[in-house]
Amino acid sequence: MMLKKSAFVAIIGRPSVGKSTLLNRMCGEKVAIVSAVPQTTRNAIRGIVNRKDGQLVFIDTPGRHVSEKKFNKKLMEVSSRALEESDLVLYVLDACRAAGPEEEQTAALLSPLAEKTVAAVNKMDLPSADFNRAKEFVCARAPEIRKIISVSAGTGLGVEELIEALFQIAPEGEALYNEEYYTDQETGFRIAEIIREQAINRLRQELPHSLYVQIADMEFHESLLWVRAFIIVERESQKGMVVGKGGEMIKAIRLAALKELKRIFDWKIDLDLRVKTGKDWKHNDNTLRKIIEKKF
Ligand SMILES: Nc1nc2c(ncn2[C@@H]2O[C@H](COP(=O)(O)OP(=O)(O)OP(=O)(O)O)[C@@H](O)[C@H]2O)c(=O)[nH]1
Ligand SMILES: [Mg+2]
Repeated sequence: MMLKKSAFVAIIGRPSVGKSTLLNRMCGEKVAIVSAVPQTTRNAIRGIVNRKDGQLVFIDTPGRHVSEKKFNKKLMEVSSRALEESDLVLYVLDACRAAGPEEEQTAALLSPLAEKTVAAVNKMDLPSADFNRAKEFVCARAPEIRKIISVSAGTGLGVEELIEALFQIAPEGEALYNEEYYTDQETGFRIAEIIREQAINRLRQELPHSLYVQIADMEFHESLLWVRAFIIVERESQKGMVVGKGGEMIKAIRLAALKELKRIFDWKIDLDLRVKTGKDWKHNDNTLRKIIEKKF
């Protein structure tokens, strides 16, 4: 009898390479939110994949980005901690972008871990994708890497091959989670994230980076979940943009979030959504601890 395998796998890469999209594709469910805006992911988000070989627990992380800003430093701590806690690494690159200084830094960070790393060159569905360019880069910077696979998180191309390659190097072990689960996130966190996703996708300029979502209250009444949530912005002047003319923007965010939540949860959800200012929340240690360092 073949022994089952199990491993924690940290998903690491630059912002916007498609780490969260890939996680969702591998899990077959929406585990992490996705947007075209870099630095969408702010937490270590676990997604569970079960196959006949065993179980892989992926940890999605904030994209590696170099900046001295306090907020960004916290995000990089999340990514580094996930790396420390993992057995294996999934290094994600964007096939459409040539490697710049940020990619060099990511590769340098992962190079010592190459023997437990598989690289995925993502977005191969796009016409400008260049697999060989990415492959040559990875081979030069991390020659010990176990495998480099061309994938599209968008279409699913190469994704099963990627999972197989990770199982090949995974240690033997018992499943870490019950096979019915595909994530271990709390309900409130997932709801907050879906609201944030729908807000990010509708707002412009610096607003996506300036907001977070707080669940103020949650109550179950039979099969109905009642939720009161706040979109919290950094400055008073930003509130109006989130509310929109005649409340149109907040209404659109609320409806889009409800539609998305309906796909995820079985219960009916009633959402009371408001906007509030959390002055300079990005510089407040307590707030940052609450929204970034919390483990899910
Ligand atoms: N065409 C195409 N687009 C993709 C693919 N994977 C991701 N995207 C798009 O790339 C953008 C970024 O995707 P995310 O999954 O949020 O990227 P991420 O690496 O998690 O980004 P951060 O969380 O900000 O680090 C989104 O607009 C996705 O729809 C892919 O395989 N093909
Ligand atoms: Mg992400």
